Amino acid sequence: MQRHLIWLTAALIALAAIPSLKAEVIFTANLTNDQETPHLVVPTTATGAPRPASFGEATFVLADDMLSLTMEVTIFNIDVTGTQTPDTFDNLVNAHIHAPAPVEATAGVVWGFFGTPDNDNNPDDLVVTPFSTGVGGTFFSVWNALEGNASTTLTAQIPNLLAGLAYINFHTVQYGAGEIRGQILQVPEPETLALLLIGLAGLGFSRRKRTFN
Ligand SMILES: [Ca+2]
Ligand SMILES: [Ca+2]
Ligand SMILES: [Ca+2]
Repeated sequence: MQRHLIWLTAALIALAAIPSLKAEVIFTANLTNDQETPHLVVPTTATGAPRPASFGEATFVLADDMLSLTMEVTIFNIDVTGTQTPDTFDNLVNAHIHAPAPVEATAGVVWGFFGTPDNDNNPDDLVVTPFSTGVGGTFFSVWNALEGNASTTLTAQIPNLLAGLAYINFHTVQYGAGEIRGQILQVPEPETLALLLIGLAGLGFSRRKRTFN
């Protein structure tokens, strides 16, 4: 009985500590051709010859004050300068975050950061680093609280982000509606996992106790 109280006390202490430990929220997205809607994205050159499948990976960090979303994306086999390959079909035209839309659905632009619309402007944080060899590059930027397309803002879109209803989309010459897309999904918070482990450990203890007493 006393050990139960110890577990209960430990769990309560962990619960009480959560607000002070509360950190940023992390999201990831894997960008692929087949997440585009409709699924007709087959990259080719302007003459119809095949080109390598394009793809990418993204990480987003929502600051604990919820005033900024930092973004790092790496994309492969999309020409980010227009000079990485002689063919034009793989040239990057625009890149945006869209919402609200679940997987398979589409939605309007809520934050454009490359090409048009350009909503990364208060301040403009975009740093594009093309690969020194190969085709593609990395994109770093920050979606600030008051930035957004058509009068939306990061603040207004946080509920959609937390609900998994936002996606990132890169648009090329060949695929103006989008060549690679990835749904932006929250990574489980370490605090939630820690609490779960404490709960499971407590459950394991109480089961043993019942067995042996
Ligand atoms: Ca090119
Ligand atoms: Ca910005
Ligand atoms: Ca900008």
